[in-house]
Amino acid sequence: MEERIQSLMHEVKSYLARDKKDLDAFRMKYISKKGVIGELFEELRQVSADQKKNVGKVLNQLKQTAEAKLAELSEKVELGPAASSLEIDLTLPPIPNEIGNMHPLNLTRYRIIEIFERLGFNVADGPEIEDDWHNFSALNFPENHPAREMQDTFFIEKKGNADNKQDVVLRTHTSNVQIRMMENQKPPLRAIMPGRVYRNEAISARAHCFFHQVEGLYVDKNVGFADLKQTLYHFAKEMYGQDIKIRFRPSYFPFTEPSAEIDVTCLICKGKGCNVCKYSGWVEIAGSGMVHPNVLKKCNIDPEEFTGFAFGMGIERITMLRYQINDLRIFSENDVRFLKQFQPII
Ligand code: 2NL
Repeated sequence: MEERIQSLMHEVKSYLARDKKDLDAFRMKYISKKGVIGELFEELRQVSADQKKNVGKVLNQLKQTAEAKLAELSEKVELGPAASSLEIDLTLPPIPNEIGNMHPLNLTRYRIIEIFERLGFNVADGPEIEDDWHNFSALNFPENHPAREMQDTFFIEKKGNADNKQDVVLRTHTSNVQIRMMENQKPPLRAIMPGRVYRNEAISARAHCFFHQVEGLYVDKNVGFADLKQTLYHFAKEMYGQDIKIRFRPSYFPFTEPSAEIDVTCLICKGKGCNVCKYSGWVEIAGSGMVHPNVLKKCNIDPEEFTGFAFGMGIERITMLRYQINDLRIFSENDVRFLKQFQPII
């Protein structure tokens, strides 16, 4: 009999009641006169005198436990789900927020996209493994241009044909996406092309064998150099602040004519001169120019009818200026002590 009482004790203690029905079931089973505890009290009469005292004691304990449990369960059921919140320990330390943050290069990329999207530019993407045509030939690179050579380009396949047409390379710029867009769509075209590019350069604080670029293209009737200038001026002010000054220096690219490099006043020394701007007060942020008529022709766009401008900038470079980082190798080292410092500012 004692064993039965112990097992009932266990049952009573672990009883769960979700609603009034469970509560009534508990009452019927254990508390009511015809319940199991009542029956045990009946049986107690037949227990021999020497055991009666002991068994009576544990049976009384069971009765008390069941009554206390009933009171506890009624309170919980009456209070409803709010009761469970009473069991939350508010003094426990919070569960740490394990959500990571964006890589600084992506923060910059999204900021650039945001600025150009508001000017009506789409965002386009294309392959990183590219044929010679889309990476070089369509961009008016001469056959013997040094960029095609082994020291600058990673070749996937080099067949050695005179016209290089069979070559497959890791793209050296995202211009391949512009070429594909001009081949497949009719002007007006207005898009930026962010992406990873590859060059066979010795790794240093300023250069890596892969980096990230955003190039831009705008082709329509009557697009002129003034449009190029004002677009990039607007970009520089949005990116670096309204007080920034911008200057255009004549330059050369095979795919643009005329071409210009774009400098902004040094963000570190505000133009006074420091080691970042090599004491000139200016830092280069992008290359640009009017799309060469040969490039338009190669993409079946009539240069008599349409003109366009294009530009390209390195995301690493802009990020270094933005956060005052002096070595671009740190971007690809995956050091969380560096990466976790960048909270979104977009
Ligand atoms: C730089 C210079 C530039 C372009 C990229 C371009 C693309 C096509 C046609 C004409 Cl399809 N131009 N892209 C133009 C000028 C400069 O990048 O220093 N990039 C980091």
